[in-house]
Amino acid sequence: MRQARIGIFLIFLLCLNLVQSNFLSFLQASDSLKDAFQGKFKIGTSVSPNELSYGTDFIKKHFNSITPENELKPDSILDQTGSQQSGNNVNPKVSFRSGTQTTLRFCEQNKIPLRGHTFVWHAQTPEWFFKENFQQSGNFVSKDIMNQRLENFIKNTFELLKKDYPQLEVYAYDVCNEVFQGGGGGLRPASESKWMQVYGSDEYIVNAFTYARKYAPSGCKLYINDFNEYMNAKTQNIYDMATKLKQKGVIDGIGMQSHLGVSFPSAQMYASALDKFASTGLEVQITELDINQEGNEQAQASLYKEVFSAAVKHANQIPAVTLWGTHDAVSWIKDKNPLPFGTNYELKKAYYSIMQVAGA
Ligand code: 9MR
Repeated sequence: MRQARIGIFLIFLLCLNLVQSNFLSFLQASDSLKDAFQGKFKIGTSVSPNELSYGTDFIKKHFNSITPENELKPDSILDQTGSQQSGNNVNPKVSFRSGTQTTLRFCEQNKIPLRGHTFVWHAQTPEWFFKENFQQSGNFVSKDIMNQRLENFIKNTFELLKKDYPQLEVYAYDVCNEVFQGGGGGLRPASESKWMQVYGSDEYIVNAFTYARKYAPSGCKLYINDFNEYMNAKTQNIYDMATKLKQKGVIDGIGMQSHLGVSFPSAQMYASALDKFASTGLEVQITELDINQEGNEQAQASLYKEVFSAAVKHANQIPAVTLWGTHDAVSWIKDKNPLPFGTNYELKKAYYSIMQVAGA
């Protein structure tokens, strides 16, 4: 009788151990976002260099794609003095400042693939880039001069990336960002975009992609990226332009920024834009996902779940889903608590709902 009791007790201990180890391995297998979505798509984040002095363990744990939040934008990498000194009015000089270096070095050393963001944008692009002799106060240059500048800007950037970070994998690049009006309805007018001021048509977009195709390293996919991409007029604008560029063989994907709110857009509206973009046959990436919580963490979690579910349905065309920021404290809209990780990196409801999608 006593032996039987000891036997039962030992079996109980064995079961307990099994349950515990399964539970632990379940936790281990599932608590990293990137690991949970392995085989489906990369999980990316935007990063600012500041964070790399304290947040690297967290970043390495959860993310396998990085977009520098500001450090590859034209105003970060275009060098006015260098351009004036040796640019002969057509060859803008590109140089990486310390913040850019910090981020690129981190990606290279930790073998984290990079999404480049961005070449052609109406914002964060210095005025002198469009002006005679690279002078702030000069006249606008001709289309012909601007074509040479655009080509050299793209060429010089890719060359510098290769030279200074030979082991860095640049797997995607936003060639053009936000070229359409906010809610759609056509290209941004000249009053909003110096690109339009110089070109007056979509020629700069076609040319930018053509040059990027010429100089991008192999494996680097070229994207058109925009926000409000789920609003009908904008969806159509992006779809039409992407189709045109696809016919020319110069684009690989459509970037859906995905700055969402719990009250707009609906999950269905978002998913139907994604369906339409996927129907082009191009890749699609979710490039800047965040969701304004609007005081309702549960609703935020639900929308995250729907967005990830929609992405999983198209996983064969989606190489990466990128969150715009690692955690609420560093978000560009931190008062809206838009990310799945809270101010102190705590796991929010949204985190758990995303993980449910991964397990499904
Ligand atoms: O998150 C970026 C923020 O730090 C900058 O101040 C801002 C300047 O324009 O750009 C933010 O990132 C934007 C991205 O480059 C393009 N899509 C919208 C993003 C949020 O504004």
